[in-house]
Amino acid sequence: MHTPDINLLGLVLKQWPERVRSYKRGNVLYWQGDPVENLYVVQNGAVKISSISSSGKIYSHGILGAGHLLGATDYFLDSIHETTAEVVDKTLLVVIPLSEFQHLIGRDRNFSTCVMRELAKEAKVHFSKAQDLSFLDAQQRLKHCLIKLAEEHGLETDKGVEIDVNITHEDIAELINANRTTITLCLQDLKKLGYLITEGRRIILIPVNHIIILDQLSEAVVCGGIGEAADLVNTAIAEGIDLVIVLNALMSGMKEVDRRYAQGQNDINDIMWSATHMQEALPIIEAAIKHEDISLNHLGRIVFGTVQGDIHNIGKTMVTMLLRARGFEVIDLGVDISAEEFVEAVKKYKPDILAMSALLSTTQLEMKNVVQALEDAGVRDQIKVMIGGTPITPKFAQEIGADGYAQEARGGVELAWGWCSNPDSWFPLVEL
Ligand code: B12
Repeated sequence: MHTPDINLLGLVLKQWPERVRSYKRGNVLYWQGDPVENLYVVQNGAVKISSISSSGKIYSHGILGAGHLLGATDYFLDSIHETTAEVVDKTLLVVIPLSEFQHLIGRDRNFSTCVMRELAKEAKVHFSKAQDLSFLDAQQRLKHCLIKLAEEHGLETDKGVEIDVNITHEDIAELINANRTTITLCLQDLKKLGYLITEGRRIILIPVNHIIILDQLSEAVVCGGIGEAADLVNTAIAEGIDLVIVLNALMSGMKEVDRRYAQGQNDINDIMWSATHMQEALPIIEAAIKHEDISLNHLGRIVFGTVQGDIHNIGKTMVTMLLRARGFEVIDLGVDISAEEFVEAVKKYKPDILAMSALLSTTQLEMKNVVQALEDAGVRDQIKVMIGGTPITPKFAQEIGADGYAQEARGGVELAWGWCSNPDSWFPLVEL
């Protein structure tokens, strides 16, 4: 059914212009259990609606901004507030005494339509929150919650949409039914993935349509059709999304594939299928990096390969791309590279760094043979050796005599950058 284009805030401001009141952070409009005496419409600012369970757990239903009607559901049910409404930022509210609300609802059709629409919206929000709680993990719930907050309280800035409301990690935890530590960790993860930046307590989200494309991209790696991930990478590039963030989205898809594999929800064929999506998508990013021509002034030369017996290619390709994007010349030897081939390449290309990747706990041992072969050939001291891949630990790197290790692509780039921009510096084997 089409609802007429009327707006509750406009109506109540017209009807009760003298009833606008200003509230400060911490003011409580009503407590859970209070009888309903007034209803409120938010003109601007933010009001937290929460309830406390019999076990004492606080659950936040939302941080509501302009246009929201507060207290109506409670009035229509049994006139007792089932929630507490607390002002979290400087807020202007239209305060409507119950008798006047009852009166107007009986005689103004537009007003009652607006009220019904507000109630329907509220029900929809509860429904989608219930769905989130049932089907999504904490990080996905947090993402949805931040998008909602950005829609409600967003402020456009040149870096993205700032969530312009005075809330704490505790407030967010109450909104998505998680604890504060989880929120801090999930925020760090989303920051690493490039979905947001934080400045002190300020949270700035990338545009919501970018988040949607990136989520679709991760999903396409997990279970998309042929060419879907590649198409989405093209869309992401056309939208101007940072290439590193696009790479991160591909990787988080691959992590999900592995998680499902570890839990027996998919098999090796699914992994191969996802790897195919990655292989289709990665060259597009590589071409875009080349197009940006970032790597003209080489910071240093790196010979890179996956060790003998190991055909895992994707991680190496990603690290290679990021190194190139940062200004390194990378000679990618490919996969299944023997110690002799690494030594030959070092002699031929005279790189600053030799980088090795291994994804199997069996093949990581091959890295030790390579380091030994470099020593035997008398070229070990001419280069830095950097290693990485899921089974690698700092302890292992130290044991085999590598110069550096990083758990993720970005850490590897920082390590290489540190070595080549300041060759005299000594970098300890730390996980960056
Ligand atoms: C995709 C995949 C495959 C694909 C590879 C396709 C391809 N062209 O690359 C296929 C299907 C071929 C495959 C085969 C196998 N796989 Co496999 N595979 C994976 C999977 C799911 C994802 C790997 C991946 O691409 N990740 C995405 C990339 C971006 O991440 P990444 O590789 O970890 O790289 C990141 C970092 O590690 C780091 N990094 C990587 N290298 C380097 C190097 C340096 C210098 C630095 C600084 C950083 C760095 O930076 C990258 C970006 O941040 C992993 C699961 C996992 N958790 O890793 C299993 C996994 C690695 N595979 C595994 C296994 C067992 C196999 C097989 C033996 C399976 C089989 N029964 O045949 C074979 C082995 C084949 C062989 N001889 O190599 C196991 C390894 C277990 C172990 N500890 O030994 C894993 C962990 C799955 C599991 N949970 O059991 N696999």
